[in-house]
Amino acid sequence: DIDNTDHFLMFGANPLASNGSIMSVADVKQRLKDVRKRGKLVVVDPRRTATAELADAHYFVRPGSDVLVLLAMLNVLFKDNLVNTGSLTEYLDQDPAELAASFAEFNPEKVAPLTGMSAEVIRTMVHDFCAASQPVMYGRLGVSVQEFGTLTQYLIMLFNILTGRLDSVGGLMFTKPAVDILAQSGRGHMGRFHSRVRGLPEFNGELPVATLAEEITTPGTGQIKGMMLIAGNPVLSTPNGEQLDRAFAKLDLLVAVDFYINESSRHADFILPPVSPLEREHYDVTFNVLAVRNNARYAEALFPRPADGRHDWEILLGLRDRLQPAHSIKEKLARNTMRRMGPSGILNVLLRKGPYGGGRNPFAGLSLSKLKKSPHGVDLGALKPVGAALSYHGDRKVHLESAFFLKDVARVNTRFFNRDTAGDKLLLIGRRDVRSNNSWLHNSHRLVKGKDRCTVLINPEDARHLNVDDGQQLRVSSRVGSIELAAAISDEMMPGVVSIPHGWGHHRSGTQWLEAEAHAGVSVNDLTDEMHLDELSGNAVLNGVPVTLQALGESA
Ligand SMILES: Nc1nc2c(c(=O)[nH]1)N[C@H]1C(S)=C(S)[C@@H](COP(=O)(O)OP(=O)(O)OC[C@H]3O[C@@H](n4cnc5c(=O)[nH]c(N)nc54)[C@H](O)[C@@H]3O)O[C@H]1N2
Ligand SMILES: Nc1nc2c(c(=O)[nH]1)N[C@H]1C(S)=C(S)[C@@H](COP(=O)(O)OP(=O)(O)OC[C@H]3O[C@@H](n4cnc5c(=O)[nH]c(N)nc54)[C@H](O)[C@@H]3O)O[C@H]1N2
Ligand SMILES: [Mo]
Repeated sequence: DIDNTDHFLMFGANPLASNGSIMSVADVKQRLKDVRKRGKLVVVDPRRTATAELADAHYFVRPGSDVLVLLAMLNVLFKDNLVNTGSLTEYLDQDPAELAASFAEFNPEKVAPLTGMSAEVIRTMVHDFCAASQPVMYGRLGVSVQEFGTLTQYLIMLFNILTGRLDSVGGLMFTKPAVDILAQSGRGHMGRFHSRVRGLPEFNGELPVATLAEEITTPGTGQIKGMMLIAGNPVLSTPNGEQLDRAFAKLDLLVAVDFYINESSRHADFILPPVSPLEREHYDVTFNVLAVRNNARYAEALFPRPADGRHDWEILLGLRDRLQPAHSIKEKLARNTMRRMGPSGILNVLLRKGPYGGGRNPFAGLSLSKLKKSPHGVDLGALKPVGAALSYHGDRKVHLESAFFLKDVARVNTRFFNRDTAGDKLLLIGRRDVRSNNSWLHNSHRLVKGKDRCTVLINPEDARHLNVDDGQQLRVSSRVGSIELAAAISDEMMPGVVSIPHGWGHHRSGTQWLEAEAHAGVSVNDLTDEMHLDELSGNAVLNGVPVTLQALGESA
């Protein structure tokens, strides 16, 4: 609830570049400035990002060690008697005091040396948070795709719950979207089945992409021989992309639904191109669920589509009719109705059935025609607490779920306290920037012109150690591969940490995007390791990859 919080404690997010993640927010810069007028913005990040520059305080943290910081913060919360679940208390399934023992051994003094943060800062973060009237703790990609990502996200949630900040004004709040896809999906699940080769757990029916290449290349029943790629470029976006690149070449069939021939779809037997985003209507069913304010907006297509242009939904329905023909008259009718209604017809039904719709009264409430009359959107008000609707569990309680998540604390102990950590390695993290979006905006001249952005950011101290100058070519190597790119020396990096953006590496043959090929860059995911996982979820570590650097040639 960015518009009401007076203390925004942010881990591993850079909304000034990303425009917010799981927090759809317009003009985030002004809104963060407003947070500062009410109170404080505090950022924890191994890089002093644009967001960190804006903050009241920024602390460097060693990549992947946030879990220790969080465990220590919870330790302080219990030790200093700051647990206060407020109006959430009635919704909790257990007495929070029962969890205290899990954090007993993680006092700030013990963990601080491993995190790059001081014990004093960790304590102050907790006390400042609890002294604020409407604080919130938020953690995004930097703390998700790392070695303890799942546990870290859980601890962030737990911290918000134990301070009464879940579902509370200024805290971590839920939307009441005009089209509520979540209400229709119910509880998620995990580990109902496991991947064939490595036994990684599914989450909501999806397997970690770290296992994809081996599922294609390992023979046996269940081997993946055909694939459809819909709006994705996994050769550049997933760990050890180069291996996946080789695996894609071995598929019997690859079909891509994409308007570009990108690094992945270049392997496709068939590419089915949809119309461009400006040739179709738009209503956001996904990101409105995550918005900082309830709102609804419908946009007409800006340009008519060409006569032979197909929408994504038409391509998919067409494929379904051919691959899974309707078996009954009833199903045929249902499919025809869906096709006739199209997305806007379905949207109208969902809007009218939704929380702002008029239900059976055709003249009341929100509808597509009302949205069409307000091209700038309809404001549906600030976020409000949802109370018992918080929980999808049968008992309508928030389960503190200590068993599943907290068992991973054993792994924290092994990882940090019972093993020599690779001290000589630098740790690699990613970065996003405003003029890029993952892999696919690099074919627009306006978005790639100017200074090369696919560089490795390195702290001056580390640069001195390695004897490299600004602009000099470096070879960066990990267990799985190596890439060469120019160094950009900056004290915005924490010592011992380097940063490379993802989504570049447009030099592979057979793609057809001229501008992107002229600004190819290299792919950081040729360094990320499909075997280095957050074991709880099976997802690969994209932030905190151990790498070595070697200076090449003459300095610039
Ligand atoms: N312009 C632009 N906008 C985007 C995107 C884009 O590519 N370009 N991508 C979109 C997508 S797909 C997403 S998911 C969202 C993501 O949006 P965000 O979650 O805001 O992601 P990032 O901008 O990558 O910020 C992650 C931050 O985590 C820091 N970090 C790295 N490792 C660690 C660590 O171990 N600990 C801590 N505490 N911090 C760490 C990084 O330095 C970085 O500043 O953005 C979306 N918006
Ligand atoms: N090292 C590292 N790797 C990362 C990340 C990181 O922070 N660090 N971030 C990860 C994250 S959060 C994400 S979400 C992934 C993203 O990874 P991907 O989803 O694989 O990558 P994109 O580049 O977003 O690919 C989008 C593709 O969709 C196509 N496309 C765009 N619009 C449409 C459309 O309307 N219809 C169709 N059919 N196609 C369309 C584009 O042409 C492009 O080819 O990358 C992940 N990879
Ligand atoms: Mo993402």
